[in-house]
Amino acid sequence: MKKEILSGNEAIARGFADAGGRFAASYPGTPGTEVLEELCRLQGIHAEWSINEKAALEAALGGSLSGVRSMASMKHVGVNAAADPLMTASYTGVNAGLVLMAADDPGMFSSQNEQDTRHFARMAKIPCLEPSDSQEALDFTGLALELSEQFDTPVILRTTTRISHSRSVVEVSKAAAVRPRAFKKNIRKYVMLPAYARERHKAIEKRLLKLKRWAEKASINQIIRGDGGLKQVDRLGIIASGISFQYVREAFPEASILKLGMTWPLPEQMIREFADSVRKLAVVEELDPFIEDAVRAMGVRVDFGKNVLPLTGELTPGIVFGGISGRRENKSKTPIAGIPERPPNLCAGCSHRGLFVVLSKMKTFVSGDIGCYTLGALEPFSAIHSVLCMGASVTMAHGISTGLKLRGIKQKPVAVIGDSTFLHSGITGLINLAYNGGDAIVVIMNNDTTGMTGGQEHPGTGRNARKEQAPRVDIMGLCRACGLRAREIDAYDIRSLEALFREEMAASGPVVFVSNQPCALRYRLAKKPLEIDAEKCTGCLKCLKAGCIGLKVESKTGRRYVSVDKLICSGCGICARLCKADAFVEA
Ligand SMILES: Cc1ncc(C[n+]2csc(CCOP(=O)(O)OP(=O)(O)O)c2C)c(N)n1
Repeated sequence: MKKEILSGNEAIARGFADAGGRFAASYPGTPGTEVLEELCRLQGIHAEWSINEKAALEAALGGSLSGVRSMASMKHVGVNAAADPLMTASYTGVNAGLVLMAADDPGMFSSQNEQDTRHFARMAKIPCLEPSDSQEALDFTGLALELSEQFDTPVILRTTTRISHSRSVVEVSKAAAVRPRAFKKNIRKYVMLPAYARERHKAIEKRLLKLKRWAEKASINQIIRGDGGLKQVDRLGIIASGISFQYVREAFPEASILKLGMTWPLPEQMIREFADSVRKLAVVEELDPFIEDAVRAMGVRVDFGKNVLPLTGELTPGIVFGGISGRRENKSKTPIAGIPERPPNLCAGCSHRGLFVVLSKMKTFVSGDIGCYTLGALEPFSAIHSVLCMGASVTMAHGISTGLKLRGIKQKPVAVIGDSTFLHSGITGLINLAYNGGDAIVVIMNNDTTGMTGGQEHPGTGRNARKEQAPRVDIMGLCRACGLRAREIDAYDIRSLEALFREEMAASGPVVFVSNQPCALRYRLAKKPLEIDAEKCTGCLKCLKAGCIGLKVESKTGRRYVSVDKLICSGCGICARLCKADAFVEA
């Protein structure tokens, strides 16, 4: 046994390796990305970036059927993409253990919504485990694989940002040698024709009852008795799981706690006995009243739940204490006042900036997508008018173009999508647009990486998860194969780009623009930084339309001019192209 300080995500990867896990597939997404990144560093595991989460789960199920313990990891919204295989993988069950690791993001640090993955476990009728720290993240991963095999079911391992990204001490052991399981053909189990699926549905209802019985005795569901000390809430008992358990312990050290390591199915008997043993019952959980609703449905009275705690965002010990005690005492440390805000911004040198300088001048609807380019919706560009989910830019632009045509309005919408997102779920939309006669300009900002989530590889980069060479998708060729015209653009050359947009806006029929400028952060532009000839600068501030963090407005003896921070500037030249006074020169 060795002790290490690990994040929850790293611990999950180690837990998978320790339990003999062999095949892992994932699509990046904060806060879950590092699970696969850590697995890539470990020996004996095949770890791969899938094209999307549906592919990851299906491949992992395939791995399980082949006889090796497998895992698919993703962020919470990835489970939506994987929901189709998930719902029926519950019916087929598994061969070797199969875990779906899903990382939720209460507070939406880096997500478009804060949905609660536990609902998927209930809907799919499969177990959901929730670790409360890195040690449990490691232990529960191994347990999830065992439960998966014991009950013939996929198992959801649910974390939240605080669990995935916090670091704590973990005991790691040597990887167990787990024998692969022989694969036996079983058409009635693995082919979900209606006749066979009807049988399997009955089997999973039985499985759920067995899992409920297991949950009653499982050591991961435990009662921690407090001395009931608090005066204002005498003999308080709190049901909590995941990170909420940590907040509860801090907020109410004297309370009794029913800590649930498994939040689906719930140990009904245990909950009833716990409720009977305390005077006031609280259920503390982030996001939805998932446990609370189930407890109320058992006919058990809940004194404190979402009636006093928020449905949105993260909890803190202070929020938990204030909600339940009714007292204002703040148990969380308050942030230091006066720290300047740092709103998100495109990196210096990012080619997305050139596109948005141009799009901000176009009088048309721009449907955006999820990636760094979502920032095109912010000032000074305000150039993106919708963002829904990955891949939706293309399909929505198609719908908008069709709707506008039906209304007799001549306007060509623009869709903006990144390379990783295009491969994740944009290709299908493009085929849909071409097939159904949509008329839009689809811009693929191919920066040769998955920028938003920290620069992961994908099938367009020509490298796999371990950075080895892999077949590379030809994006232009792919668009043409979908039946569309494709033109390469240079997003830094804003004058030519504007002319190209105006030309294609006037033409009829859809077209794809592909920009092939590498991510400035990942690949670093090899250009020299610029500086400003203060004498030439007229102080018109047109260059600020580039929204670049490397530009600063100065004033000397009442004269306004712009200066360039040479440490930040990457010499991309977009600001210089906006300058009418030719004031930018190479440093
Ligand atoms: C279904 C789903 N999976 C994963 C994510 C996390 N995520 C946000 S943007 C993004 C991809 C960004 O890469 P790309 O489209 O190439 O654009 P870039 O950021 O490089 O400009 C990912 C994986 C998500 N939001 N939704």
